Amino acid sequence: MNRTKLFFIALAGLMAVACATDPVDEPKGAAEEAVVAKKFVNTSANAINGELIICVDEATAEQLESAEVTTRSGVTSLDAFAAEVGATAIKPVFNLKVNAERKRELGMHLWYTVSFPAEENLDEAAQRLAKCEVVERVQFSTQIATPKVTSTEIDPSQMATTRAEGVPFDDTLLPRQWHYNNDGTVDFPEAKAGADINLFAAWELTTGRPDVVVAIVDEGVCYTHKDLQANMHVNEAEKYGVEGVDDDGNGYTDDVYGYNFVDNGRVTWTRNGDSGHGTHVAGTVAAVNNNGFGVAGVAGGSGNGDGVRIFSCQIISGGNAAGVGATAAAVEYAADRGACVLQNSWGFEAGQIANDNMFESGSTGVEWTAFKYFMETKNHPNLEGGIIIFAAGNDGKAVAGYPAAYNKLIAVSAIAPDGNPTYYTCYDRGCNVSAPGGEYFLRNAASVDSGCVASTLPGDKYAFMQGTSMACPHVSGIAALAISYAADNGIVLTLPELKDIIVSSVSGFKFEGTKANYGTHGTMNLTTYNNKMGTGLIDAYRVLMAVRGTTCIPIPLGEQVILDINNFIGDGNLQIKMLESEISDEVKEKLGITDCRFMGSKLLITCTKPGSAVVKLKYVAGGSAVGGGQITGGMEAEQEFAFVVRPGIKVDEGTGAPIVPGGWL
Ligand SMILES: [Ca+2]
Ligand SMILES: [Ca+2]
Ligand SMILES: [Ca+2]
Repeated sequence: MNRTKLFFIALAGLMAVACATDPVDEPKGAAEEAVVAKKFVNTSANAINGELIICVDEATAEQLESAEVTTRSGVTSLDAFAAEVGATAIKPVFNLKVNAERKRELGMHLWYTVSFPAEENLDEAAQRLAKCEVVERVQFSTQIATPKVTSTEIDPSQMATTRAEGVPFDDTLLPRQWHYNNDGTVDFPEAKAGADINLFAAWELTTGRPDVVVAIVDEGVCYTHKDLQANMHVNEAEKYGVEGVDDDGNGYTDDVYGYNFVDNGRVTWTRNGDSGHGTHVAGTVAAVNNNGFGVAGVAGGSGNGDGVRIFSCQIISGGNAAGVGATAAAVEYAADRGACVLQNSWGFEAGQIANDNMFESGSTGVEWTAFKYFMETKNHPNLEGGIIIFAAGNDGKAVAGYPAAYNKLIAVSAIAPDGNPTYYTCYDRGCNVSAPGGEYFLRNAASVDSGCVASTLPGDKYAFMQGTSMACPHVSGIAALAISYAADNGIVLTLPELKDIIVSSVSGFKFEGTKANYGTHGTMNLTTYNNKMGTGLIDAYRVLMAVRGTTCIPIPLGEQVILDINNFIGDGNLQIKMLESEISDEVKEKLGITDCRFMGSKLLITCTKPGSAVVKLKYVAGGSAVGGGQITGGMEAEQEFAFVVRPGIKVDEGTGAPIVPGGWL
C-alpha cells in the first residue's frame, strides 16, 4: 500500500538533498564531532571493504522494513549517503522471518548492512554514515582470522590398529585417538596415561542423543563423509524440496545440512584454499561411532543411530573469512535451526580486542547481540539456553583471543599427549578449561604426527591436526553428552549450571621443569603455566557425574591408598565417621578391589583395574556413633559417590583432588 509512496518520498528526499547544501558534510562543531565519534564501535583494521554495519533508530528500522527498494530507506540522510557512495544494498543483518518477536526485544531488527563499491574509502564512508542522525552505531565488518592448519593425512590401512582390551567401539582408528583415552601406550614415548578426556568411562553412561544438536561454526563440514553422514542434522523440507527454492521459508535457500554464509549458498569444502578444518572439528564432536571404520566422535553414539546431530554454519570458504555481519547471522541461524551447543574454533586476530567492555558494547556489537540470542534460545528441553564454546587461540599468549576470552563464553586451552601445555596454546587470562589439542612435535618416525588429534577430513579421509581448534570440539562434544545425560535422567540444567559443571569437572595440573625439542619454538618453561590452563583438564566422566549430582572420588591405580572422605562431603571440615558400607561384588570385580576398609573418616582401598563405578557409602554425621537408646550421637547418612580409578592420575594427599601426570615427567 504505502510502499510505493515511501519510495517516492525517498526519491523526493534525494532530489531535495541534491539541490540543497549537503547536510551530512556540514561541520557543526566539536559537540557534534564527539557524538559522531561515540557511534563508532570499532576501527577499520582487518575490515572488509565496501561494507559497513549500522544500527539505526526504531523509526528508521520501521521505514527500512517497509521499503521496497533495498538500496533506499526513505530516510533523507541515509538515502543521501546511499546515493553518494552508490550503495548496492541496505539489508538487515538478522533474519526476521523466524522468531521475529524475540529478536525485536533484543534489538536485532535495528542492525543493517550497507553495501557499496569496494573502491570507496571505507573510513570516509563510515564517517559520513556516522553523521546521519538516524544512525546510532557504525561497525566495520571485521574479518575473522582464517585458521592456519597443519594437517597430515592418515592412511587408515597403515594406521589402523586392532582393537585392544578396554576399547569399547570397533572404529579402526579409535586406538589412535589417545585424546579420548590415553593409557600411555600410544606409539611415542612421551605419551602419559591420563592425558585425555576420560571418555571411555563416560561412554558407559551415554554416547549422545539425536535430539541434541551441535552447530559447527567453521569451514564447511563435508556432510557426505561416510563417517559423518549419519550424524548430520537434516533439514527435511529442503532435502526433499526444490533446488533453488527456500522450501521451509526460513530465509535460506537449500540449507539441507547447514548454510554457507561466505558465498550465500550451499555448504562447500572443495574450494582452493579450503583446509578441511571444519570437517575435522565436526568429526571430533560427532563422527559416527562403532561403525567398523575410521574414527569415533565424542558424542557420536553407539553405532545404533543414536549420536548427537551436527550441522554446518560455514563462515570460512576457500580461505576467505566472513565479516562480523555474516558471522553474527551464522550464530543466529544456529539458534533458529535448533542447536543447543555452539562449537567455535575461530576468532579475531589476537590483541585486536582489549577487554570485555570493548567486546560487548564496542568492537563486535552485532556479534555479541547474536551470541546473546543464542544463549537465550532454549532448543533442548533439558537445557535452559544454549552453550557457546570457543578455542582459546594458538598465539601462545598469556591471554585468550576474542570472542573466546569474553567472560560468558567457555574458552578452551590445549594440552599435549604428555599431559603438558602445548607450545602454541593461549593460556592464563580468559582461558577457562583445557582439553587435548595435540602436538606435532610428539611423534615417532613410524607414525608421523600421531601426537596430534585424529579426525575426519573431506573426501572420506582422515587426518591428524593440532590446535586449540582441535581441543575445543572435545568440550563441545562433552557439553552435548552432558545435555544427553541430563535428558536420560530427567534433569533440567540452567545455562550457568552447565557452565559451572564443565569448568569444575576437571583434573588439576602441577607443571614442573621444562620441555625441549621444539625447533624454532625453543624450550618451554612449564612452571609458567601453573594455575593458568583454566581450571584444569576436562574429564567427561566427572562432567556426567556432576550432572547427576554425584561426587567423584579419584583413586590411583594399583596402590593401597587412604582417602579422607571428609574431603568429599560438605566443606571438608565436618565431623564424620565412616560406617561399613556394602560394596557390591560387581563393583569389586570391575575395579579389581582387593582391599577395602573404613577407619574414622577414612577409607583404605586398593583398586587393581582402571574404571569407574557408582557406590553408596554410609557415615555418621556428627559424633563417633549413631545416636539412639542410651547414646546421644550422630545421624546415619548415606551418599552416592563414584570411584574413579585411572592410570597415570595422581591424587593430592591433602585434598584428594586428581592431578594429571604432565608435570611429573
Ligand atoms: Ca530454507
Ligand atoms: Ca530448496
Ligand atoms: Ca567411525
